[in-house]
Amino acid sequence: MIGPVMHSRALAVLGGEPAFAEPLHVGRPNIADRANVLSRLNGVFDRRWLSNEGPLVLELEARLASWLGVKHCITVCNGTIGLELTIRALDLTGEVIVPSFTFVATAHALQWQDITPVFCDVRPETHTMDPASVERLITPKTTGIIGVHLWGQPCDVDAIGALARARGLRVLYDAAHAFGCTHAGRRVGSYGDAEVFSFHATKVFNTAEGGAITTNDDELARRCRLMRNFGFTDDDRVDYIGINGKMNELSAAMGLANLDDIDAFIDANTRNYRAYREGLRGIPGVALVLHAENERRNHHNVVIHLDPAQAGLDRDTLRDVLRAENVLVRRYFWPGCHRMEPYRSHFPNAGLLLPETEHIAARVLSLPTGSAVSASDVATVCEIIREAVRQADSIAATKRR
Ligand code: T4K
Repeated sequence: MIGPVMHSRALAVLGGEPAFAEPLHVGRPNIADRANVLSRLNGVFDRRWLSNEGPLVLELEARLASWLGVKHCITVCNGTIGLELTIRALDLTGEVIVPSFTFVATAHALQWQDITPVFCDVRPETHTMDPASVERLITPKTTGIIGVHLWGQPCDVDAIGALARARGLRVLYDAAHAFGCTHAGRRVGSYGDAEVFSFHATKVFNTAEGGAITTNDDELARRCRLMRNFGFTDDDRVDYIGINGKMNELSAAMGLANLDDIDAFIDANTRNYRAYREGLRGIPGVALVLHAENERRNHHNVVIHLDPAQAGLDRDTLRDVLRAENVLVRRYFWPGCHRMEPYRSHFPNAGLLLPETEHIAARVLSLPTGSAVSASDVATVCEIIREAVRQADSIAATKRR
């Protein structure tokens, strides 16, 4: 294992030993106090009630609604189904404006229902949707806007809300990354017509698989609840097209235990984010994507932006260097949805309208964090990056000579 002595050894790509004997992952799950999880699971088995609005699902929904400061919380089996359900419950049709720079589930949730995702560009400082770009893309077919609180940075909800009101559009936020994050001091969860969280294993708050729809709209909440359960309004009466989107009791047990420990998870992420900020300081061409200090953030995603001209190496070369050291960084969300199928075929020239997306997607890397990643792991990752940039510089200097 190497640490701050890194400068005295070769990088693994140059023949040295990998810095980490075991892979260091992005997205290693946070696991709550085990006794807490197990006692809740024992209760599930004792009751023999495993799904369909069980007591733990109801308890989790009530606790989440209160924690997030929103009237309704409807848990679902995953965030993607949550998006699909809400899109249908909002009666979205035709075209919906959404950023391309997001996980592909955001776009797929629309296309799955034959609604066209129209890709807007993002702001370079926050990587969230640019309201000016959204406005340019509104057509008579547009019925809604889906903003993504990417990396836990809330969208410009004020500008998007004003635009939607002026143009009669519905607003849904994909809050998959933003559990516990605030805008103007208020937790994400009650902005727009509805918001959708992912509680996937890799998220700061997880239920192994799961998610939730949150809204202050009573009628929308009612529709989402019915649609989550096949559209049943009574034992044998169906009033809507529905799906099976229910969360099960085992996931809810994990969720309740994880909610007990959420502060510790966010603290660990915040410690790692600050350690990265210190450790990466002064490395040419490497900029940590910074978060507002006056708002709460979960720091679930730690993202760097690499400027190849200054760093002397490009993002993919740095990724190869880190992976050779067993640091399994990810290129979230390269190459952007507009360059994935079926969108690439539908909109072959979309990139021309998405200069910031194209620029950012080619330059960012997500670094390992979470409660399974220690401060010393972070220090080592930073040293590898520093050394890679230093060696790129000395190779360039040799070439110049
Ligand atoms: N909207 C946005 C903005 C999203 O980011 C997502 C999901 C969604 C919507 C949809 O929500 P869900 O339907 O998923 O609830 C992962 C996650 O599967 C996905 O939930 C997440 N975003 C996305 C950003 O990341 P992959 O394809 O990168 O997963 P995978 O298997 O490569 O795992 C990621 C890393 O986590 C690896 O380094 C391994 C590690 N890992 C993963 C799991 C599942 C573990 O160490 N343990 C584990 O149990 O998509």
